[in-house]
Amino acid sequence: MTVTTSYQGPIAVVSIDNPPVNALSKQLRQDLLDAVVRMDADPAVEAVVLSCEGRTFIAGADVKEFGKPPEAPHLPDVVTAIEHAEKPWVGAVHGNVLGGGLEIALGCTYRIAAPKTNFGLPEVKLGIIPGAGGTVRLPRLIGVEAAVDLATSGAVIGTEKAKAVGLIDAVVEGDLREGAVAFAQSIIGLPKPQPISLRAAPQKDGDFWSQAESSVRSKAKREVAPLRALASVRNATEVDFEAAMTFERSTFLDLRASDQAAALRHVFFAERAAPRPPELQGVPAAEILSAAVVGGGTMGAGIVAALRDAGLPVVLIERDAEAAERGLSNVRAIFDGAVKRGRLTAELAADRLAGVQTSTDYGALTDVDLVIEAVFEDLAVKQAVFAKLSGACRADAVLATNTSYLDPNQIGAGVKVPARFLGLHFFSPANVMKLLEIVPTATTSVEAVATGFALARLLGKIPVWAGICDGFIGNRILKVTRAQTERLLLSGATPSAIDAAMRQFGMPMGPFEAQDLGGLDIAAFQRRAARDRGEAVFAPIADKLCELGRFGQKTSGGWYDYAPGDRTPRPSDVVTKIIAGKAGDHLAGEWDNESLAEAIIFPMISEGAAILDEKVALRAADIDIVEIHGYGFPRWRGGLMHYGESVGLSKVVERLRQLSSKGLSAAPSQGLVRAAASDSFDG
Ligand code: 3H9
Repeated sequence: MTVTTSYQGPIAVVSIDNPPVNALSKQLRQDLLDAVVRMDADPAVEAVVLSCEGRTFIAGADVKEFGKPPEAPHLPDVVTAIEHAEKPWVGAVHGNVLGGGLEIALGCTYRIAAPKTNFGLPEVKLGIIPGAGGTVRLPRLIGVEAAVDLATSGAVIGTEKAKAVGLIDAVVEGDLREGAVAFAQSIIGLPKPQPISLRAAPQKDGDFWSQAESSVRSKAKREVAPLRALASVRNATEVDFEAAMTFERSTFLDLRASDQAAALRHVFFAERAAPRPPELQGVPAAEILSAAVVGGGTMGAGIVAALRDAGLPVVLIERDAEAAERGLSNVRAIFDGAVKRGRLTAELAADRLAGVQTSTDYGALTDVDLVIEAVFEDLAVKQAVFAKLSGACRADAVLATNTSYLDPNQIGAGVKVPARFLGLHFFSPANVMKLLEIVPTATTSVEAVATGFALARLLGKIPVWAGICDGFIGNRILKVTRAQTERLLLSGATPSAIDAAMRQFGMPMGPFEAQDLGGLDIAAFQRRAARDRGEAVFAPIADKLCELGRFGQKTSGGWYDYAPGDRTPRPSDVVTKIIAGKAGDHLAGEWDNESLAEAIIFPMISEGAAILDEKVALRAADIDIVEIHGYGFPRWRGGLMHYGESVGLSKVVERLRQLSSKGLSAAPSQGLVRAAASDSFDG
């Protein structure tokens, strides 16, 4: 049973207990329907309070059921039953009142909320629209503008805003259930107000709808659900209630079966699985109450800001006073930027900065719980830092390197307590990007790994377990992307055609635009280091551009030309000539958006499969998370590996074989060929 009932005089309290988030499973829908029938049949009951056990009200439909055919009782019928019950129902809501949870609340006669409750219709984030009257009842209750905002963005509003727009009737500061019972007592004997479904829908003119459409379209890009949610709200203002419900339900069922919904559901569960690898189940993490960062460059300053945002006091170590001052001003610039963008008040920014202590003396680290090294990418320099840290820090302090491509086994080779050393690979800007690759060495203890994962939670980041190889998960795949795009340039594609194809695929930026924005010098430095280590790196055109000092936007030229003060990429004759010179006779290929996207993405999938095969990633879904949160891979495609599975792994293999036979890509990896036999990365 997911529902129990208790009584306080003439008030029945129907209480839901379906952990972890009281999702509307088939069982809960049935139990709620039964409760409505029981309450109506009980002459002693004058009013009903509906409340939830645990940390939240109903957080929505049970997403786990979405992969299967819908089963009765259906949610719209449950909401209608509550709405048309003979007795008034008072929804006592707290925590998250989302999706189907909000729809249930809209079926109630009154809504009473605890402070700090979140309300929203996040369905669009799962590639669907509300399916139990959300887009039909909400505009009738809170007006069209507010309903459009909630239904098309998936954003949440808090208790205050909910009260202001008329979504809730009262706020209870003390005990919610007691407050709701008192409220229910106060309405006994009053006529039951008209249900929302019987209210007239507010009207809007054509101008309103066309503006709303262009605004939703520009934000949604290629996600289909937001526009369908808008259409459903609009329809709800133009036809009667029953017809609007039918339209909403059929849109919901249509989208529920769509590829985008399957992809977004996959990401929903992948994001919740990545931070909790089974390998760490039951492993305790060390408590991190203070931290230090060595190196105050772009990356180090971003890490300091992230640690301060999470409330940790931070020591920033630099090699001399001047560098320490520069590091601190890098951190200050980050907080100033946040104030300018309205994300932080000036007082909070000052407080964050005040929590950073700079020092040139490793003696300042005797009592910190965690140190993250973010100095120059040079093995000897990093090893020297860890030698000093080993001498200065407590034996139980966790020491981490933020290297992006050096081998953490070598960096930490000389540390005093190897079990407490690991890689923590942040993505730039480190205070913004959600991804954190957690990279254990051969000697890292599981407790230290668990501490890395706990740190990620503290910083609001999504951690992914990554093994050691050149570039870990993300940058190893990026290396393949870069080499592949250069290969395509030598076979007839242009930088602008490749960028356009990747944007069309759903990336926020093309690979060449992105390099011009970030600067070509960092990758050039990494290529030099890799070649020094004896590795082959294919980048004939990027090498030439760097030789010419074309490092991107900052030098007014890279893969494109830029007019001074203008970030618009313009195709460059210099680059065209370089490509023609290197390509020789090969400039004959014919490409369109689709074939270019395949020729870039499929080798990435193949590399992902090799990464899985080598156990550098624990699960294919972790690679999806890395690509989405580190590199902007479209969420609605489900991430790199999910996308591969949705295309069909055999098709990916076949296409790669065709490309490689013409010298246009590497052959498919063994891991990919093996996975293609079952058409799945999960065996
Ligand atoms: C909908 O309602 C459609 C209707 O309009 C129409 C129907 C006809 N289902 O996120 P957490 C699990 S669509 C199943 O780590 P938090 C989650 O997997 C739905 N399971 O906690 C995890 O499990 P595990 C609209 C769910 O405190 C555990 O709960 N609603 C669901 O950080 C804890 O989750 C949404 O989209 C679910 N709906 O955040 C809301 N939700 O421990 C989705 C969670 O085994 N949920 N789980 O890994 C959320 O946004 C967050 O979970 C929430 C709590 C904010 C509620």
